[in-house]
Formats: sequence, structure tokens, C-alpha cells
Amino acid sequence: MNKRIFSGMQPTGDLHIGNYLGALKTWARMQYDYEPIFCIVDQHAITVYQDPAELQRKTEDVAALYIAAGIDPEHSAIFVQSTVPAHVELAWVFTCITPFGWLNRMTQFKAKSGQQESVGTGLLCYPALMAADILLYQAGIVPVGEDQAQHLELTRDISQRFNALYGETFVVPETRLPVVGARIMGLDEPAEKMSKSAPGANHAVGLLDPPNRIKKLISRAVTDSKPGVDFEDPGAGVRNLLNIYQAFADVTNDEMKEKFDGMRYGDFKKTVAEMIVSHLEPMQKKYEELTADRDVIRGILKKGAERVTPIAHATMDLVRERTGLYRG
Ligand code: AQP
Repeated sequence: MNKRIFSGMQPTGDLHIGNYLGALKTWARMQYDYEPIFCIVDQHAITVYQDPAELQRKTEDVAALYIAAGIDPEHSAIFVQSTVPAHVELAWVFTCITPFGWLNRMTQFKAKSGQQESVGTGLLCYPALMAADILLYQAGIVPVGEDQAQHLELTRDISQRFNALYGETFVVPETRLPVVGARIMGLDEPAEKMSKSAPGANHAVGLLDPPNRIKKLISRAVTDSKPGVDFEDPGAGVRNLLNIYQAFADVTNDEMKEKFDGMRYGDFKKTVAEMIVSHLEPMQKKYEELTADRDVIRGILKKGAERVTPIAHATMDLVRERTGLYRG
């Protein structure tokens, strides 16, 4: 089996517990059993306008958060997408073989394009770039949250289409979702997934939020009109808080039922908040240490790019050979 894993996050805002439970936690857990490559996808970020200075800073912040969340830079390659130009080179090739209809039906495109007056073509082509990110490294497994599952299916379709047109070239990657925490919902709106770019002040718990804010956010989270936890039939908001607790605590359904069934909402929310704080506090301490000297982060990102570049070049050589792009 192909042991290489690839995944990435956009430096589009403050990472939240959905990003951690849906992706980062799985990355940290899987890393030593695989050959891991983790990317900060800044070219995806600019499909929606980003303040340039903020984007620079956030790119390094996300790298620091990867490490603070348990990604070991000595073992895992961590790098920034735009520092390896082969990503866009391969993305162009994929754009050329991807039917417009495949891109146009992506739910994330529909949601994000609906929020803007003028929609850049990059937002439509985003999944072709994502396919390039993954296939450039011939990754066999891609650990992501559920919202990315549709894009991963498209990546599989693109790899198969390329292979059918030009001959066996790309690994067809598998999606890996966490068993619990694959889709964390907004605290203020449990029908919508928790998102970095959602506007609500009470929407998400940021990975860098201080304990008092976390307690306040959880105490304000939407529940329902029942007096306490109805474990067999919780409302969407309560189910979300149960999921959050279970994903952090790594406990079974039976243990969850035993602990929470019938618990009054005040006590329930206090317990959930304490669980979040106990996990985020050490992460935040590590993050503070890491960001105190940004040269260290920059060094890690440079080394990461140097590690992955030969793999990217080998794939592009093969793609040039297969497609007939001029090699001189
Ligand atoms: N709510 C979520 N629950 C579980 N997993 C989630 N992920 C995102 N939101 C949740 C996972 O986090 C990784 C990073 O995703 P991304 O940076 O590519 O952005 P996204 O998927 O579009 O997530 P956001 O946080 O909502 O960002 P914006 O607002 O910028 O679009 C992915 O593995 C994703 O599945």
C-alpha cells in the first residue's frame, strides 16, 4: 500500500476546533505510521481576497499551529504551497482535462460564489488545484474533514481521467475521515458547519481562544428547550456539543451515555468547556513559544519545501512525458 499521506489547510482565518478535530488531530495521530506531507495552501486562500500582510502572517501562524497540535517537523514535511511552483503547473494540466460541469456542481463553489459580487475563476478551479496538491506527491491517503469529501471524490475522478487519457500515471487516493469529529457544526447555527470565515461572533471556538472565552462561547451555544441531555434524541446543537466532547476525549458511545444522559445543560456545557480548555491550553503554550521566534518557523517551512520538491519534480517529469509537453 502507498504509505504517503498529504493534507493541507488554508490560512484564511483563525483555525477552530473543527479544523483540529476534523483534520489536524488525525494528522498528528497518523504521522508516524506513514510518510506525511502537510501543506499550508496559500494559493487556495487567495481564491477569495485576502489582506496581503495578514496572509503572510497567517501562513506562518498556521504552520506554528500544525506543530503546536502535534505535527512533528522532524518527521513530517511542512511547507507552503506557493513555494513549490509545480502545484500550479500540474493544476493547469488538470484544469484542461476537467469538464466544466464537474467543477460547477461542487457545493463549496456554490456556497462561496453565492457570497460574492464578483467570482474569480480560481474559485471554480479550486478543486483542480487541490487534486494537483495531492497527486503531485502520489499520496495514497488524504485525511480531511467531511466537507472536503466531495473535493476528494473529484480528485479521484481527475486522476482516473488522466490515467485513462495518458496511461497509468497517478495513484487514486483514498479519503480518510475521523470516526468522530468529521463535521463540527457552528455553535450559533448547528445546521451549518463550523467555518473560519463565518461571520458570527459566537460561531466557532478558535484554537487560540483563552479559557474564559471558550467557557462563554460554550455557555452560549444553541441547545434546545429540553432541560437536559436526551442522549438518544438530542437536538442538533446538543449533538454537536456531544460530538465535540467525544472527539476530544476519545471515549466510547457507552461512556458518553453513562456520563451525560439526563445531565442538566448548565453542568453539561461546563464539562464540555473544561474538556476543550484542557486540550487547547498546552497547544496554546507551545504556539506562543513557537511564534516568539519566527525564524524557526521559516526554517521549518524552507526545509519542508526542499524535502518535497524532488517528489514534485519527478511527477512533473512524468506528466511532461505522458502529455507531450515540450521537454527539449
Ligand atoms: N467544521 C468542520 N468540522 C470538521 N472538519 C472541518 N474542516 C473544516 N471545517 C471543519 C477540515 O479542516 C481542514 C482545513 O480546511 P480548509 O482550510 O481547506 O478550509 P475549509 O474546509 O473550507 O474549512 P473552513 O474552516 O470552513 O475554512 P473557510 O471558512 O476558509 O472555508 C479540512 O480537512 C476540512 O475538512
